[in-house]
Amino acid sequence: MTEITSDDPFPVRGMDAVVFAVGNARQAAHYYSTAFGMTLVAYRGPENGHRESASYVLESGSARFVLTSVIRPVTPEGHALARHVAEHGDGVVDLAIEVPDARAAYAHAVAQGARGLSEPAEVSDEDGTVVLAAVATYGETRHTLVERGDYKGVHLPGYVAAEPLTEPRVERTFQSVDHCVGNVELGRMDEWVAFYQRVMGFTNMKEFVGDDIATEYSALMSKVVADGTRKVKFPINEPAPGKKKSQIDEYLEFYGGPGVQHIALATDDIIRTVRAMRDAGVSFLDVPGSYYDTLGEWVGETRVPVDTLRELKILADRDEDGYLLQIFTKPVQDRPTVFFELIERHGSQGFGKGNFKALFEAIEREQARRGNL
Ligand code: TYF
Ligand code: FE
Repeated sequence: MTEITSDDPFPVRGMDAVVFAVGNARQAAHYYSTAFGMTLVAYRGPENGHRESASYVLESGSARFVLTSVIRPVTPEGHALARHVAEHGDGVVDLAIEVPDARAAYAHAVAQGARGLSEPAEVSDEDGTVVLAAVATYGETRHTLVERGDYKGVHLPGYVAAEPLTEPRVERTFQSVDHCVGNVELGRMDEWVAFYQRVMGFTNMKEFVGDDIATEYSALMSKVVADGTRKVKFPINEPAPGKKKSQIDEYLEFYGGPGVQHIALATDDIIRTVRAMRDAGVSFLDVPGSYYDTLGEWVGETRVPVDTLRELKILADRDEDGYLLQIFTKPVQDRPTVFFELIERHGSQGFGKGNFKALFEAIEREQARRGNL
């Protein structure tokens, strides 16, 4: 395979899919269609011979979500998913990564100490063959390694094409997955950073939340690892001990351990995306008006007037490479666990460091409302 260069032991093509285990995938598919403007493209379930679970594949640009539910009482395959939902609530079971060579990626990962969950295996249907393997990461989260080759099917063998559930209501939603964030236990962040360095050859990005910010207001520490092409970016958070209970501790308590905290979705028109999602009933974190009183002074010109950012509660940040606009949903299930970020980048490859104070204060206000601060 020509793209494998000797200096990258673990080449990746990008995120393949974010796989959620949920209590009711049919209804979740409706939510991600109507509220997030995604399009149902594929389905696998009892109607096409898969008797244990139902899976819905939704897309927006290159971002692909798979929503899976168990559809009967305990069975061996159903049991793992049913137990996952019982324990963690709706959550992310798999951050699937597309790789040019799944056998080589798996062999490298396991040789570097990753726990193998599923040996490389070919799966085929009339549209071709893919190779799938899987390794464990933090908590009960996995990385499926997906080698698509020239597979022509709509998702994976076993899935059939599906019609959109609803007329697309949100005209311009998002184009790709920008980053996927994990929460791990106190003191474990550096281990997981080292895991991605060793197992996947990822390197640190410069943005991080260190001791200084942690002790002042964030109650968390964070480092970012990414592949060489910066297509796959995984920030890792751990709680920082402080006066108050960390938002990361709240997550760990309610999720029942480490797991995916947020998925950031890149949009090329955050104004339109946020208006459409707000109209469809999605709740975003509240930002105090005072944030916008001084924003213009330090962030400079952006393509959007500050008044529009203020109206929609969108945050802005600038660094030496450019600026970004971002906003965070509230948790999207009853547990205070998984949420989403929308991000529009103009040069900046950061994560909104200039917003950490305003953002973490907003998260803490929500935490307090839930009685968990
Ligand atoms: O992904 C990031 O690093 C930013 C900032 O609990 C952030 O989105 C970090 C931790 C957190 C919420 C947002
Ligand atoms: Fe983020």
